[in-house]
Amino acid sequence: MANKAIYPGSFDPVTNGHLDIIERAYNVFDHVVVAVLHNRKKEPFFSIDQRVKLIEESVKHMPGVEVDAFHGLLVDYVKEIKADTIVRGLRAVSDFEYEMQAASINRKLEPGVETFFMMTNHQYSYLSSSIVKEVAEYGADVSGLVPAHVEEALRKQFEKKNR
Ligand code: COD
Repeated sequence: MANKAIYPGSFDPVTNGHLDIIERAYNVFDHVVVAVLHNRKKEPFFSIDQRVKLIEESVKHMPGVEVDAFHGLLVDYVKEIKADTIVRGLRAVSDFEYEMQAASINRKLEPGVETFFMMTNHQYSYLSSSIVKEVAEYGADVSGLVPAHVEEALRKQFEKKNR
């Protein structure tokens, strides 16, 4: 059985939906690497260092979970860290098309790498980083959608951007 999985994403920022997938993947795999994409062509809301730190703070109770940043092709990073499985979360049918394309291209590029899909927990099925940012921007309550330290980071980041 596979024992080192990578859970890649933008995590801008990490939400309780992401954390639910990380906790469940941690029950299946011995070692989970949460890999944050550092996309040099896109301006994220939170910097790569901020996104990594927010996840680290959220997973500190799970000793087999590591957080890292990567750039370039996902499969190259998967090979570099000697992982064998990519974990992805599925919310709605709308996720399926992109996920199928991504899993297919990743398998074509690196046939030994499997993609493992986990269905969202129904209470987080509507949750995305974009929705959280949109709600937080108007000062509405995002508790229950993200951990408290992410809520605080969102508040500070909007303050900084609106200065
Ligand atoms: N419930 C369950 N799962 C969820 C939830 C939720 N509420 N919210 C998000 N998820 C899942 C997503 O479906 C996804 O599987 C994962 O969590 C991360 O989500 P995001 O939105 O933070 O990250 P994405 O989907 O933008 O990440 C895309 C990658 C960075 C993985 C992708 O672009 C990539 O691999 N880029 C590198 C270049 C590459 O190799 N490209 C070829 C393959 S596409």
